[in-house]
Amino acid sequence: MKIYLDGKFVDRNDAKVSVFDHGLLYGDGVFEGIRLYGGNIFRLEEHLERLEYSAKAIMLQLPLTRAQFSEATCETCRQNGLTDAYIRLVVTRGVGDLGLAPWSCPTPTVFIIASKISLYPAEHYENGLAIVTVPTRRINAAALPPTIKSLNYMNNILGKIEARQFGALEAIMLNDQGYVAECTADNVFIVHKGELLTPGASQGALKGVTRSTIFDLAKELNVPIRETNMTRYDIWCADECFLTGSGAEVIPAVKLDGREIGTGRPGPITQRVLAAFRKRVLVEGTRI
Ligand code: PXG
Repeated sequence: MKIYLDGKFVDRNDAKVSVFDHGLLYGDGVFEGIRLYGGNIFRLEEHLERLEYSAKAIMLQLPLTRAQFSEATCETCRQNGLTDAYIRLVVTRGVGDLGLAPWSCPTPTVFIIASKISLYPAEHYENGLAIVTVPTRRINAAALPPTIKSLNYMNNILGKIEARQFGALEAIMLNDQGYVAECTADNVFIVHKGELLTPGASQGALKGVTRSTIFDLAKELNVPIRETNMTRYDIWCADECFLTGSGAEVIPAVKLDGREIGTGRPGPITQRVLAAFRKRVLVEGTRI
């Protein structure tokens, strides 16, 4: 495996960053999780735009242009002979002093890993996930905007640990107002009376690339779609529910907090969206 690290391609065993890197010391940095399907990188420009916005929000000057990031990402896939992969693009604040001051870090660290991804087991795409609401709340935007895809994932990790304690693979996280924000690593959608609904970024949702693809697919499928405030009750009483993410793609959720959602089986609109998504990723993207 060849890893892109600060402009060079190095072997997996040589892909090392310093213990003084602030990405490690403080989670100070930003990242993207991207997918390669059949030799095309799905919505690479959208991912790179979000990376730029995340970097801007944490006042990190990116060391590469959009075109340079794009080329480095494609070349990482080519170097590894991959046609289908999960790509992790990371920019940290870089090496600095032990104090948290980011201005002690002159040069950001950039690395890109392209590897195989393990999705949820196929049976869950067939039968749907049973998920739970976890006690840990999604972090308040006034403390750290959840729209920033930063290396600080402790909030989500705590949610993920709690989900596992309840025997679930994914969890609903509420915001500090008690409204549904998103899952630990996925956005959430429900279908209610023929309409697709999802929490807005102002409720604590990441502006997911898969999420924005769902808005495009809904138009194509003639299904009305809008952002709205959402409670646990709205999901319990929804006709259908599904989760979206670059890793998970589109996965049905059929149970929340012990309540069956709709019929307790993946619903017809979820299945249409899932099928349309799987078609779309094969025809849209940046050829590597
Ligand atoms: N919310 C959060 C908190 C995320 O981390 C999403 C929503 C979905 O966004 P995208 O742009 O992917 O549609 C994410 C993305 C992993 C993994 O390693 C996690 C994500 C993406 C890819 C892989 O578990 N999270």
